[in-house]
Amino acid sequence: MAPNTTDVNGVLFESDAATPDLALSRTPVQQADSYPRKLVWRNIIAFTYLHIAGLYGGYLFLFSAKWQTAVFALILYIMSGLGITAGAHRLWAHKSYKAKWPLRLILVFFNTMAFQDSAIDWARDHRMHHKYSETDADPHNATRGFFFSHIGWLLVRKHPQIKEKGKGLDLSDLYADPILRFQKKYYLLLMPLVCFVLPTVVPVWAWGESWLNAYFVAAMFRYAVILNVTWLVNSAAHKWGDKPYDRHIQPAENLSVALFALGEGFHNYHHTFPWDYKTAELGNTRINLTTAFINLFTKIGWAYDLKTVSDEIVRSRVQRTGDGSHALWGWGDEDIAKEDVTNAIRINPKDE
Ligand code: ST9
Ligand code: ZN
Ligand code: ZN
Repeated sequence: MAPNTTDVNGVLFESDAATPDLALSRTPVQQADSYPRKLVWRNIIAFTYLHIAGLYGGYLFLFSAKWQTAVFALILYIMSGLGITAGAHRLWAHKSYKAKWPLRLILVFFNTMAFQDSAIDWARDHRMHHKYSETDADPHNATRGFFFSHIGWLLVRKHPQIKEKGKGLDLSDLYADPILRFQKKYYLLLMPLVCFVLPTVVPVWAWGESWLNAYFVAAMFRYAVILNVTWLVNSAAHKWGDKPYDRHIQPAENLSVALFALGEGFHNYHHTFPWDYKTAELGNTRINLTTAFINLFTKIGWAYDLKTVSDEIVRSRVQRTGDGSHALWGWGDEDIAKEDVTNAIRINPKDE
């Protein structure tokens, strides 16, 4: 798929990288302010309820729930988080690695628990986000402000450009997967069971938790937190942070987001090299749990064909388009021996 540089704003897959200066030739369209917002009251009411319930759940998490329920909520947070990061994002939206069916089944289960709509729909919007970043065809166009890119985009009808330009997306790989088709077809049945019923029933049944604590902590609090952490990648990581790889784009390196988002948040790198399964330059699995998870499944062969980017390509891009903040190559000091600094900077030089 050869990108049309007059229309497309960002790379999506490895094959798009043949146009390395795409970032420099982008032509953002900014008509959003003149586009009338059509509020979706169903969503406004649902998200208001969710946030009130989530806050109450946070209170119960701290002061009332059994410790088993708190641990359970944390485990569900990680499981549903991986359903987004390792599943919807790195596997399905970006095809940055391949997964055998048992792993895809696990990921689709985790993904359904995260309730961010079916993985096919999530990947469709996310491909638009990369291809048309910060334009009206980007579902959470960050040029419309922090609130819009965080949650506002889910409270209004989509901009016509999203539907118009979205017709050109190739989603055949997603529809070819029977597991993804099954999830989409039965989503309204599966999602409530896995995201709300299961997290509520297990603590009551397994360790005698109250229904109140189980529902508000393991279901509502956990769901509200994970949604907001995910949305922070669209809002905060498109606003604050260094741009060591490409200073011409809005996505930035945001460590605080990455810590909560299981390794997503190194967003300047990710928008520059979206096909890298690590979504970050360094394979530091201590703060990139998703990378550790994929690496683990590589060991048993369920994850394979992992795509990444060579040091040479990263370095040349840093020197050409970075903002000078890259710890190793940012200031272009040729006297520093690459190996010495690489070993000093990389917490785990072998890329786990
Ligand atoms: C949620 C998603 O929260 C969050 C995603 C965040 C993404 C983050 C990415 C960051 C990187 C990854 C980091 C992960 C970190 C995770 C950390 C974890 C610890 N292309 O949508 P509709 C067409 S979901 C092509 O209804 P409206 C299509 O024909 C929360 N065509 O538009 C479609 O029909 P169909 C829970 C497109 O009516 C038709 O338009 N979910 C495209 O304007 C209608 O589509 C909710 O709250 C496209 N991209 O409504 C539901 N899009 O689908 C929220 C649309 O049949 N959504 N078309 O093919 C909605 O209610 C609605 O979508 C709406 C817009 C009201 C927002
Ligand atoms: Zn982004
Ligand atoms: Zn992405």
